Amino acid sequence: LGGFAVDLGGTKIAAARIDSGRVVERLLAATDGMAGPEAQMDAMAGLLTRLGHTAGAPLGVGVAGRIDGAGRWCAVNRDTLSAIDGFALQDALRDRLGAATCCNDAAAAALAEARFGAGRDARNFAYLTVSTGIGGGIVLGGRLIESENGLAGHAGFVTSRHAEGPCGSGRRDTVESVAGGRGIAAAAAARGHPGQDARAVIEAAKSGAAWAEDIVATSARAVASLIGDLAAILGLDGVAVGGSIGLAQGYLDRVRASLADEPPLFRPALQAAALGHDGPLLGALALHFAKVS
Ligand code: BMX
Repeated sequence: LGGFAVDLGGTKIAAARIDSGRVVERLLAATDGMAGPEAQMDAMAGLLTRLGHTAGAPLGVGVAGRIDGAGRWCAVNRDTLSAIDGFALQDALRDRLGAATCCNDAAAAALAEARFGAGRDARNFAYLTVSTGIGGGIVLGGRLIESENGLAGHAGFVTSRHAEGPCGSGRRDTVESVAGGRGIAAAAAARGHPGQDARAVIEAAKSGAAWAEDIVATSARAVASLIGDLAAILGLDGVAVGGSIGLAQGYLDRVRASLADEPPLFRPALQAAALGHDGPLLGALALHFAKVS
């Protein structure tokens, strides 16, 4: 596996050069959540140019938001990427950067974990990213589940008994609204700690602040019950959790502790994403090769 990849999330854009299945060079930039699609393309292309990408080199692009069968890009949570609403990303990438394939960021990571990482021994596998949002990807018998509207796998938009309030998807009481980075920051503000992002809340929890511990524990509980729900629907035998919050020290232990309350049947083997933050990048490039070959 060799070429280039981009992972555009709600908070960060990562671009990487990949050689022999490994990320050998990586650049990061902040995501502008208000920027329109052309500006997002400029940000991605700028990082790729600095990595030595030239038009036509193999390129996989994973983005937050859904990619439909025609390669159009739409935010599901409009609070995260407010100006992304049906942009023809696949065509634009081809025109500007040559050989390229786009997909959802969590779907890419799910595929990479299933093939090369924490899901290698699972037959019915789900990957969840706990990050700005809660993303997901499902791989059954080695096959990534995709839908024409690009929504398949968006597990963060399932409703949760731990949630209470609106979500940028237009639904209410979603897992994402209580467990994702935006939800964590909103909960902190509601408790009198405005301006604290998820990273700051996790730090505060680590140093013993009860309000912060409560918010992070609620996030982990919502993710654990989502895993139980997915196990019921898909008969999962493996789950991996990634993302900047999912991989933060102590988070997975909290999920595991909550999952222990589930009956064994609803408690698939739980692991941290083995590929860490490389998963979405490696998966996007793997999907590119799968689609062009
Ligand atoms: C949201 C949704 C997903 C995405 C997931 C993780 C948007 C903009 N995003 O559920 O498409 O996969 O967040 O994204 O609708 P991240 O921004 O946390 O990396």
